Amino acid sequence: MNIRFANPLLETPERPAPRRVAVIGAGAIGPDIAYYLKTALPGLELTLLDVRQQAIDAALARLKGYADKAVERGKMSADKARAALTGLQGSTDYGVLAGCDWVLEAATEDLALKRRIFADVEARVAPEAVITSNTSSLPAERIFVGLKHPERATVTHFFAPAWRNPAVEVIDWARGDPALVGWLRHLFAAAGKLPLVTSDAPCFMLDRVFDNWCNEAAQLLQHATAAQIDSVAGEFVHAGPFFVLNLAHGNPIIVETNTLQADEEGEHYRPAAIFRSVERWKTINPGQKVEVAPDLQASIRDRLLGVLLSQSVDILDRGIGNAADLDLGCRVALGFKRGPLELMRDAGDAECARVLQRLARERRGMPTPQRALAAYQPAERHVLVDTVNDPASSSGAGVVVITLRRPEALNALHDEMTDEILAVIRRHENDPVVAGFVITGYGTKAFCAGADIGRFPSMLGDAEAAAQYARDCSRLLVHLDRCEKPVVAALNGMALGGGLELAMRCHELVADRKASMQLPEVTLGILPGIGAMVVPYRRWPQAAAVLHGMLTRGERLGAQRAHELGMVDELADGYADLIARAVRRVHALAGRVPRIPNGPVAVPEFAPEEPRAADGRALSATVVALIQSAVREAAAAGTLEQALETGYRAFGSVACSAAAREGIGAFLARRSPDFSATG
Ligand code: DAK
Repeated sequence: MNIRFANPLLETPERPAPRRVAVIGAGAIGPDIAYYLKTALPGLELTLLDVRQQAIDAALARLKGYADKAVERGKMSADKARAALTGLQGSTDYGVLAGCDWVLEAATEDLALKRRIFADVEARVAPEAVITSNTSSLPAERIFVGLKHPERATVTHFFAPAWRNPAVEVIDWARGDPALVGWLRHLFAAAGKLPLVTSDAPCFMLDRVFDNWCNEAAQLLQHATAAQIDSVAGEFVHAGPFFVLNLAHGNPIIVETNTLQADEEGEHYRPAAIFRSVERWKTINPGQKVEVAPDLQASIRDRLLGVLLSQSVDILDRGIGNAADLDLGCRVALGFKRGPLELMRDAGDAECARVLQRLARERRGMPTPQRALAAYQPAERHVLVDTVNDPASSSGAGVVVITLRRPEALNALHDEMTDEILAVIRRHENDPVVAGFVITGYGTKAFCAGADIGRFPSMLGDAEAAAQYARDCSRLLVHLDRCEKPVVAALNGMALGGGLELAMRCHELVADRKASMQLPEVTLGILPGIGAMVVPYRRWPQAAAVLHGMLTRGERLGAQRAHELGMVDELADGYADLIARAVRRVHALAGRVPRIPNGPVAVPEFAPEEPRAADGRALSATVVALIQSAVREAAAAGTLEQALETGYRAFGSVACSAAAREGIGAFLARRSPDFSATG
């Protein structure tokens, strides 16, 4: 595939951002795509085009409703909502296409119709205007067959709801310009999406998984009810296949896409006949269970898991997509609890071989693995790894850029991601052609939103275990303290909690001017136990008063102020500038990596004040007192190691507090914590 960098924002786009866009089709997904584009790129002039004025009116009303609701829920400012709706119009006149620099088609899945639309579009737009189709199944090679300038066309396949679902497949096809794929990846990643590049196979990557998952579920109706199948599927997905089909009115789509796959690739893909006669499935809601006899349960599970594994190995064997994207896409776009390759790894080779053999027996023709199962696993799941060369550097060595990529959780850290970062550093730290490392975040919103709060409840209640967990979790940070090669943090957005603790252990920090730092732990009824109560006071003692406010009130620190305080070494404007500066600093640090001062440090007293967050919310007095005493004790500690140990033990203490239970429980239940009863 034509991809130079795994992180799309490392590409240099060869075109400017779009200014005038038309979305053709005011049905289900077209308006949602339009809403996404207008909220992500508010200055855009966007026309929603359809042959039916009524559909346009309904769509525009729907989009106004989205914006009103977002403002009502505090998810969007009134100004931003106004900007999103300004420059958005509907039209039935294809004449508006003249002057558009991007036309995006989201009409019905009908090849002849799409070809007619594209012939009309091409006759009206400039030869260099971008043309994309939102088809979920039809290969680009077929849709764009009649275009005079096919190189400026491709498929951009969104997932419902397109304004919110981050995934979008970008198809890299034989006659498309590779630079167009680079431009679209960059544009989408900069505008909050997760672009996944796939080849031009029918149904691309994710719909091959989803359509065949649904079709397999329908084949199983010979043995079980829809509710029983959805109930068993609940092990793998948040919502069962029949529930989703009801929601998306998906039966005709499966008929269409699986017929396409069957005609092209074999009868095993032929859609179950029942899809043509049923409008709505009688099934259960997500999370509900119904009784299923153990034997039946096991055979449904085998077949559902089997089809997931079979599709996954086929996608990878045919190079339709890559392994990390496949897992991430299944989680983000399709609502799987774990990616199919994670399921494969966790089930083990013998179990997967059994399940695949059963599928091969019961569903002849279904793809089987062409390699050892271990070969399908991605090298990294949660980080992207790129090598960037600085033309100005005389050493000729490259810089390894590690990008944290968990877009579903604003790049929040968990153990597996921590281990992956550490493994990448270990892999390259003795390599003479690597000058050092940059750690950054995917997208433009967050460097890292801290540790994954979903995993916190298991840490609570046992002081020794929690302190030990903090020690164990510091393995990456302690490694950075000793690393001979320079590691520079490139803050592309928010750096929160554990994410900021990671950035603070990098040898230098570069930040986008819009980036910010925050330690929200105190608002969760916990404290930052893996360095933030220790390291910044030793590295930047001049910032001690500000650090006090960050730790005990959760105050936010903007990049500009952090730069003035000396915490950020350099400010940048935009992602490209950020990475370029970080890479230059890695080269400049060669042979003189700074170390965190080891000895004790003086810290000012904490002002006696009510435990209250920067936003006015009441905090836990117990937690604030624990933070203050840990900061004092750590500052007085004779060595960095002893000081860090203070932090681990303080985390152990806080993990046993009622405040921690309340704070974390409240976050996960999406409510405000009430520390009045917890102390
Ligand atoms: N963990 C898991 N998911 C997260 C997350 C996190 N830290 N931060 C955000 N997300 C998820 C959100 O839940 C949401 O998921 P969906 O609802 O879409 O499923 C998605 O990311 C997008 O976030 P929002 O919809 O909330 O986006 P907004 O722009 O509205 O808000 C926000 C952005 C950053 C203000 C908000 O997401 C937020 O407040 N996030 C939580 C920030 C936070 O409190 N971070 C944790 C700090 S505590 C330890 C080691 C380390 C640590 C502790 C112990 N040991 C080893 C012992 C570290 C602790 C921390 O980092």
